[in-house]
Amino acid sequence: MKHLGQTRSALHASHAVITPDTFVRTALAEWPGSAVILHIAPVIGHGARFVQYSAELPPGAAASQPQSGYQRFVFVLEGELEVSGGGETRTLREYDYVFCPAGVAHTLTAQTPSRLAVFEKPYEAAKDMAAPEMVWGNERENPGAAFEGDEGLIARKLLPDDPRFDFMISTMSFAPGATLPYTEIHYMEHGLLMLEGQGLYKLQDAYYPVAAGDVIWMGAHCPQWYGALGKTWSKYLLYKDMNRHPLAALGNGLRVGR
Ligand code: UGY
Ligand code: MN
Repeated sequence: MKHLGQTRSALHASHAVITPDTFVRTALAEWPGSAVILHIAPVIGHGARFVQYSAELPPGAAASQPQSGYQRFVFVLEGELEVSGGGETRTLREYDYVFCPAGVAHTLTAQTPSRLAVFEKPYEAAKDMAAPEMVWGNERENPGAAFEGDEGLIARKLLPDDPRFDFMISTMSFAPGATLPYTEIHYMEHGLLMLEGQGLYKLQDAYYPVAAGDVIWMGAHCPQWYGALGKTWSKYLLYKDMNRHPLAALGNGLRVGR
């Protein structure tokens, strides 16, 4: 029986839920020979200031830095990836990640079939501050901290809490039944990839069932809340812009809305 077009995917002005059955593979010049699924880009809904995509690399496929020198964060979902950059070469495996600052040349080469979650953003320099350097890490080695005092909700920051960075990538892990403590509304945007488990995501006024593999875009000020369901912990990877004044992006011109 065909699904007759039914899907959990939904697109609205302030948010989107994008499920794997609706993914469309394409190509990017920086990723020759690899499939790319562009999930979140500036043209979505009322707009995003970053890009989130998945890259699927066959063995031997290589990628170079973004042509316009954007910052790039790469999280390995599956496979083995050799990364050269900043004078180092390392092999990354599941839940390893690397942050490449704007303009830093690097090469990513798949040793085995690999799947990556990628986030990119133009760097917004802060006055009198040096740009950040490369960051390497593994999500599973990060002990994390209870979120707002709840031991059933663990937040792991994958980048340093440092004003030189203009975004943060973290994971949020929820025990079955754990929830965000309240509906958040904030200026900062999110790109989200469900890594494990399942639950209910409230976005604006709707509740969406979500599970591992799903992508969510939350635009600026989108009301958001999550509750974990099922019998195992759930975990998501989360992009959030940080540390920059909201008016800075407007320059000297005053613009209201989009
Ligand atoms: O910190 C956050 O913005 C985070 N708790 N938001 C979220 O999980 N949707
Ligand atoms: Mn949030």
